[in-house]
Amino acid sequence: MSVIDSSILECHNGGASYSLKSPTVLPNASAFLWNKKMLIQANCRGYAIAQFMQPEAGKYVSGPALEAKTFMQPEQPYYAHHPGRFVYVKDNVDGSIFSAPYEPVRAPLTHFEFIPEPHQISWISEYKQIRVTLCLRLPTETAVECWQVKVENLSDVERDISVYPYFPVGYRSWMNQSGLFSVDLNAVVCRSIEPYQKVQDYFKNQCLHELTFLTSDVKVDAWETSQHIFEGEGGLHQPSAITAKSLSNSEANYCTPTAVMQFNMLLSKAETKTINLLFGPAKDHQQVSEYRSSLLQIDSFDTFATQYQGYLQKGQGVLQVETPDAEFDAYVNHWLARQLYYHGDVNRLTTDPQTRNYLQDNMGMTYILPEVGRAAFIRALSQQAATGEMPDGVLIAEGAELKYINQVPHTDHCVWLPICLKAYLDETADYAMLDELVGFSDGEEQATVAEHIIRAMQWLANSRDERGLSYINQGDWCDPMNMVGYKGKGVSAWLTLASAYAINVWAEIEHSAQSEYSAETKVLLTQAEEMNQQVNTYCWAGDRFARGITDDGRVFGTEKDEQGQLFLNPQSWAFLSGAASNEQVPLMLRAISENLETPYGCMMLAPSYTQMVEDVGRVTQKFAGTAENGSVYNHANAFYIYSLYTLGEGDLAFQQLKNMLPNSDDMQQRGQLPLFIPNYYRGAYYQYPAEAGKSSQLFNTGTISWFYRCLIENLFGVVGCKQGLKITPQLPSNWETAKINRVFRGATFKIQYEGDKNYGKPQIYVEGVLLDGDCISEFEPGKSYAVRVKIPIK
Ligand code: CEZ
Repeated sequence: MSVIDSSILECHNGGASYSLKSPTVLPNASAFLWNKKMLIQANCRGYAIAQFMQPEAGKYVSGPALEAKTFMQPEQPYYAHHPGRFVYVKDNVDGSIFSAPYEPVRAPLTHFEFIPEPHQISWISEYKQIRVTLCLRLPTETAVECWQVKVENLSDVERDISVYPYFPVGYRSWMNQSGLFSVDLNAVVCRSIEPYQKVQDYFKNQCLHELTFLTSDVKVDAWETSQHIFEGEGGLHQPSAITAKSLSNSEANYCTPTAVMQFNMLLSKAETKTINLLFGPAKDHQQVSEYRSSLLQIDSFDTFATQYQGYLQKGQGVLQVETPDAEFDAYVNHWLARQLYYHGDVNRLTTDPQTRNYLQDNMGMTYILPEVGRAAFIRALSQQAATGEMPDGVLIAEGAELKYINQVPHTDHCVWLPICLKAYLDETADYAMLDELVGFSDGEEQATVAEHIIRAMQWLANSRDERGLSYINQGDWCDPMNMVGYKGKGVSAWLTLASAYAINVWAEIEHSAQSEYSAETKVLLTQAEEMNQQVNTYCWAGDRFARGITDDGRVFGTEKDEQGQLFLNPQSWAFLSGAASNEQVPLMLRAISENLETPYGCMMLAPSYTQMVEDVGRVTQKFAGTAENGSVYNHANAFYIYSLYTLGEGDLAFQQLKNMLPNSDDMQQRGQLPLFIPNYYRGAYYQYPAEAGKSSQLFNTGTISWFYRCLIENLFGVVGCKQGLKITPQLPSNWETAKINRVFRGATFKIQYEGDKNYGKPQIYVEGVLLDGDCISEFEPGKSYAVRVKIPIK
């Protein structure tokens, strides 16, 4: 595995953008753009996956074969006919052809760059002194891709070339699919009718966008709408339609449609010509026409950049850092808040987010747009049953239904209410929210937010068996752990510990709000202690806590198992809930380090399962080292990091934070750029070492909210409390200095950390005045304060 050096990857403006100079070294390197209506992930070779809301998540492009409708998948495989956005260029003198950005022709380019930036994704491809620059931007409110194609003549002679944007649409419907060219719209318009059999689906499908269109601000010279005519015998490497003088201007009638345009150009020396394109779904031709007039004006493309940067500005978060670790700063300053904002603002583009995801993603929004997080908590609570039980998913759009995994009963959703709400209350001190009246999903009754949380904690406390351990039904945090308790008896050690921690956190909230515990909370606290004790009684196994006990009473997740001998989550949450004693902690940390640690982070279990275990379930059927079956599952690592900070293990915690980010030494093995943290890196480190570390490339993950929370509460220790801003950093011991800008309740704190051997305990100076204690309570919104934090270092 070679080190990625600046000849392959350049980092610009401290990580604000990157330039990847090869389409083959990191073939799956990708970046994503989104807005409220759509999401697109495009890779360096030109392949793309996109979805939009209509109102349910839908696709407007398909592969060459019918695909299962489901959520964004990990490790998306690419193949020659995979959907993408490509531009062929033919030299009409020597007949040579290449395609930008690289696929499908894969010509030996003389220069290549993949340049992801927060507000746009660009590609530069040069071949035989023709440079094609592609740039993708999104408007902020519309599900349409906006592309700009610049074609430049780098040679000293005039060039006679033809340029062919090729935007495959794919096999969309066995009932009805077609493609035609509309001269009025200067657009290729492909139509498909969503297949259905049930009459009620005809009316349900009325909201679907039947059209996928490609239009341009430059009049086309010819077009192609039929995939097979476009390819001919030449295939995608040498499409017959392109080797011909002109595209055939055909219609695609019940055959796989495609969108190809031809622009013939004479480029004089150093001349550049620009083509702006719109590509996306539409309801009808009228909507295409409206998109042309609103999104294809002279200055539209520049406007998209400004508007999108303005949109991202609203999501910039509250933290800018300058530490001794440039790679860490690059991600934190330019990409972390962006990935957080994506989760909180568009909820992973689903209308029924899983309740645990919705609460954790909006925990992250607390640091970006607290009012959005607040509204989400209230919405989730309004869908709680009066018994205190939380649904598997939260419906966030008119007519939304619980789909896919939300139709499978999981027992952990209540846990996340106090845990995520605490971050909001610490950041805002909005304790009045606890008195707000909110309804329930199953009756007219209303109760305060505090009462809702108490009922959720009581539901957790009552959902336990005779041993005092929490039922798992068909899954807890681990979605596919669906056969431990499906007979109604299996229990989860993780959920029992998480319930104890959630109750402790609720008690902390209640005490901060009213300086005492209610009678209900006092009972809950004793039940939390009992939970910790019962897990110790039934699930402690020498140097680890087991994962649970199956319906038939088998304790699993210990050395007695052939596979799945150690699970990370029960250990982390035993640290959080207080179930782990001072004697147990070092034993558990060693077990984790010896069995789960990899250079890419900790595996969530090991050894990975390589065969079905029927009293554990679907998780054991996933390929070893992928997703929940023993990958380096970053969400689980985030919990581990948060728990390490509660143990005061700052150095180990920071190392794990860094392990989440690709660096120049291991980027090629991970196969991604440091633009986002994926939901997992391949695990099974000792079983499938060759694949270990490979990124899932899936940026939907609850990790981000916790990563941000760890930076705020622990690493830099700039966490809110009722009285103000508490300064309790746990910087890595090898950092002598660090600087951050922390925006908090409207004020800005410019904090300088200085390690000092002569200091016994941290000393905090605000505007040069020594602070009594560690909480800054005197400050005003709109003001900026200089803070120096002198930290004792060894
Ligand atoms: O979904 C995630 C869920 O969004 O899996 C996590 C869970 O805590 C998150 O809420 C762990 O199970 O169904 C499946 O097999 C999928 O693996 C989902 O479980 C998984 C998706 O891959 C998204 O990451």
